[in-house]
Amino acid sequence: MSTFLDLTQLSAASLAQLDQAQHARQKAANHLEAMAENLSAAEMEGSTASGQLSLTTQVEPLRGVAGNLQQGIFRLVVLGDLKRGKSTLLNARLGERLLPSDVNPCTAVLTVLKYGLQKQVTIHHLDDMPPEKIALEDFKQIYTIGP
Ligand SMILES: Nc1nc2c(ncn2[C@@H]2O[C@H](COP(=O)(O)OP(=O)(O)OP(=O)(O)O)[C@@H](O)[C@H]2O)c(=O)[nH]1
Ligand SMILES: [Mg+2]
Repeated sequence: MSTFLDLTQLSAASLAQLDQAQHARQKAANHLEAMAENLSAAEMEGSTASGQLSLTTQVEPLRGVAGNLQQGIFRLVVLGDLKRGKSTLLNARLGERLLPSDVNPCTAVLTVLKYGLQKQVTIHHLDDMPPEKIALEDFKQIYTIGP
């Protein structure tokens, strides 16, 4: 999967958009950090005044998400009605037909795409079964809705 951007191939307009996106990510990360700070401060104040609200469990996750955003790690969610071209759009962005796409309802499961050294699919089951690694071609065959 080719996931690294070749910056020399991008137009000035695309580079400006990347710059804007990075700026927006930084701003969002700063807001999340500020929320974490506010929660910590409020809990400390509450412990000697009105009582704590048990929000300390939210502080670390907020800091974690802020840190990920700063490093450019985030989830981009692609949602849409059946057969709106979600898989086709993602394949086009990846430059490869990784996800099955069809005229019939096709993608049967929530799918998370992320960079890896090998093309591999991990199936996470809703029950207690451990995650299962399968080949991409098997994934397309088993987890696609038939016509
Ligand atoms: N004309 C046209 N057809 C498109 C476009 N994008 C996707 N298609 C076609 O629309 C059909 C559905 O595309 P998919 O990418 O499978 O749609 P999807 O939203 O992932 O579908 P599900 O996962 O089944 O919900 C396929 O036959 C695609 O070739 C587009 O921009 N224009
Ligand atoms: Mg799909």
